[in-house]
Amino acid sequence: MSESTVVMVGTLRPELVARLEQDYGARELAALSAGEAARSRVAVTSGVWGVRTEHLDRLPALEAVVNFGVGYDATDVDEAARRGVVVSNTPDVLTDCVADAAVGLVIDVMRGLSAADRFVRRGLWESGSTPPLARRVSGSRVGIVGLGRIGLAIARRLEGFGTTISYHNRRARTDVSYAYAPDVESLARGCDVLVLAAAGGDASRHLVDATVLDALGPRGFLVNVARGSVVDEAALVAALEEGRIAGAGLDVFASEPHVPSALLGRDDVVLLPHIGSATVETRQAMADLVLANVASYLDEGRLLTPVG
Ligand code: 8YV
Repeated sequence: MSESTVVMVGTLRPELVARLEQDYGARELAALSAGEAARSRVAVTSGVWGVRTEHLDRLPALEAVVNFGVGYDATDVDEAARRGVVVSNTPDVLTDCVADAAVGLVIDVMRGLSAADRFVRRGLWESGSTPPLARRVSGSRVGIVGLGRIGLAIARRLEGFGTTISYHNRRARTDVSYAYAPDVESLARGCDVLVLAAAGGDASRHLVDATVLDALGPRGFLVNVARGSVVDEAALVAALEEGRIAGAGLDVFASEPHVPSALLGRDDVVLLPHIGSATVETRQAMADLVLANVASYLDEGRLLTPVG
């Protein structure tokens, strides 16, 4: 195996980098000469970075992209397919943790937990103030956009809170009894909290726009554990500032790690730095699956968890 068979594109977890360096002599694309890059057969990247057309141009012998993350919208998959490059992701192993984080955001933003924590730390409780009343999670109406593996895991968890679940998907599912909404606007109109769990990419770009936010209304909350691109972020900021929705719990943003400054001082938003899958257990499982995909491709010529 030549030294540059495996190339790393973007920042990866240090433990994963160490294993790729040790097992395959992998190096960062930015550190490779044109000749070295031209010999690379497998690229390992993350859902945040991706292998884009400009990377593919530097990697003419590339055969496979192995993505750390279930979402692979940062990789130009159509262009990769045109060049015969196969792509894998890390499904299933992160479903539970992302769903747990989504439920955490639902509870936090509706009950105002993070805001109440700040209230205590600022000494407001001790000085005799009372925090504003929050909203009831149990028994609320939840609308889920994207009822795939993660969306379904969120729904199952929230069933335990006696909520009423409805959803929108590209296609209605025949294996669930939740009410199907034919579009996101009608879903938003009929729920108290709209939870986004759809895949990112062109098909879902700005699916949640001003019209959807107005359908959600001044008593409605938005929770996003999908991709920032699914929401028109400027429209979301405006809706919050004008009180046209009640609040938002966000793990993802349009241009990470940038968070709109207008959100930073607000108590009706919960802001997380894209940590949906960020537990020791899940990140280890994701790294293991990445390594298993690389090994399987190099040993047997096939990816274990190809996309599409
Ligand atoms: C990761 C994610 O944070 O799996 C995904 O699609 O967004 C997250 O689990 C990301 O891929 C890490 O780079």
